[in-house]
Formats: sequence, C-alpha cells, structure tokens
Amino acid sequence: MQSIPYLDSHTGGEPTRLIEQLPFDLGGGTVAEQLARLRAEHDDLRALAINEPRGSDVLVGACLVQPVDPGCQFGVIFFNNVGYLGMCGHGTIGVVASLAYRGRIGPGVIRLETPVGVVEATLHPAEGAGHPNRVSVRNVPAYRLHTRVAVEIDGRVVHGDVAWGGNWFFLCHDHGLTVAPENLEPLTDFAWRLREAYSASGLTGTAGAVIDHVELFGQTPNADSRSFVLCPGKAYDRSPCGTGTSAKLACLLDDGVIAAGQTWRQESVIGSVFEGRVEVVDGQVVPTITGEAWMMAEGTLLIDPRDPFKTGIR
Ligand code: PYC
Repeated sequence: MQSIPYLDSHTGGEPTRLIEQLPFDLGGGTVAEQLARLRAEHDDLRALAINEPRGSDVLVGACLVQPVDPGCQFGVIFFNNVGYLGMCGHGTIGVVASLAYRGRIGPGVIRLETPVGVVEATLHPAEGAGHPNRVSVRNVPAYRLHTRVAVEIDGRVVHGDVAWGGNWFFLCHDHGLTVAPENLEPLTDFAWRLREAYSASGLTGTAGAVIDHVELFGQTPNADSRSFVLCPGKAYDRSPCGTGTSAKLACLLDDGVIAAGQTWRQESVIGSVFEGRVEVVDGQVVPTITGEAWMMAEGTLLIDPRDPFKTGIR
C-alpha cells in the first residue's frame, strides 16, 4: 500500500490540498520544468489526489518541490480536476497557512517559485489565539491583453476583457445574470458556453494560450464588486480567485478606476472577500492579494494497487 500525507485548508471557501512531499523525484530544474515532468510522467498523482472518490471537482491541489531560484524557500505546483495551473492565489494563501500550521514558517515574508514566476507571500501575525492564517500574496505581474472583445452568444453580443493574472481570464460584465449563490447553475451554464463561444472564434491569450477561466462580475453592497469565476474543469471558485482578482486589478488600473496602492475589495459569489491592490514596478502591474485560509484536515492518501479506481475516476 502506498501512502501520501496531505493537509487540507480552505481559503474563502475554496479548498487546497497540500502534498508536502512527493513520493517521487521530479529531477530538479525550474518549477516550470518540474511541472512538465509531473504532467508527462506522474499525472496519476494529480488525478488520485483531486478526483473522486478521494476528492471532488472543486478541490485544488498543491505540491511542494525544490525551487531553482536561490531566493525562494519553496517551489509549488498547483493542479485541479483537469490539469495544472500557472499560479493560484487562494492556493498560495492555503499553502502558506498550512506551512504555518505545520510550524515550518512563522510570520514574515517567504518567496515561492511557481511555474509562471516568483511570488512573495507575507504571513501576518495571528490576532489572538491560533496559528497565523492571514496571508498577502504579491503575485506575478498582471496585464490586460484585449479590451471589450465582442462575443456572440444566445443570439446577442456580450463583451469581455482578456487578462493575465497568473492564469488567463475572460472578464465579462454585460452578461445579464445576477451574480448570487441562488443562481449558480445558470452562471455555470452561461460561463461554460461563453468559454466555448470565444474559444471557437479563435480568441486566445498570449502565444496561443487557452483562456480557461471565465469571470462574470456583478454588484454587492459588501465590497467593490462581486464575481463568479468558472475554473477550467467547470467547478466555480468559492473564493474571489486570487489570479482572477489580479487580472481584474490590471483592467481597473488601465481603466483609471483604481490608482496604485488603492484597496479593492473583491467578493466571491458565496460572499468571501479578498483585498487587492497594485504597484507599478518598471512599467509592470504587480498585484497583491490578501485573504485568510482555514485548516480543515490532515490525513494520508492510501493507494491500494488492487483498487480499480486507485488513480481516481477520470
Ligand atoms: O485563487 O487564483 C486562484 C484560483 C485559481 C483557480 C482557483 N483559484
């Protein structure tokens, strides 16, 4: 029987399953190179940790790997029910809170190498009892690639921006739906068909990258904006989505809605909130996202070689 220890946390309702020690060697190199090897040679690890019957579509996985950047304390690769992520904001907050829970780090700044670049995480001191769980993530630079792209859907035209925040996003406001928890099915259905429609038109991110996240924005009395974010495997993000909020902040700065240093409060469809702000460094927009993660479980994945679903249901 093979066994793999894990830690589960959630950030604004969105879960992260952290594997601190992979049961195989990824052979070194950059974290992007290690991700390529994980995908090509060990994709079963992703599927068994995330997919049913051990996991669910909403779960995001993270594994720690050796960073090549000497300024980084950890390398991290994020994955989900259908593949791998460039970066993950809620996941980084979950990983850092998990490391604090384990006693591997204390309040302060750490640097993590991800497949798309180095991010800096600040673990804030705990207020009162308990381990620290509030984390600010200074993300990779974000940018808007296309503004107000028209997409035909359901016999009408909606518009969206294409922006990068560590993953690729299509950000849409004029969808006509109410962004609220009682509307999850119509939101999911529309966002998925919107993705199909813009993808069929040939719209991509930089260098032909698939725009695999969709953000639908709405109003809320509790924050500056509320969003519904559909992830690549058709699960919606329970958190406000760290990389999605980063993409949004780049658009807001471009549009003159926010200034550098100003706080933007982004609410998720279930009511959890991230705070975001940007700096402009050498002409690049660098977002910082702040949120809290909560520890939920620690356990051990068991893999019985006789189990017909040992590597998950694909
Ligand atoms: O927080 O960046 C994020 C994220 C991406 C996918 C799910 N959460």
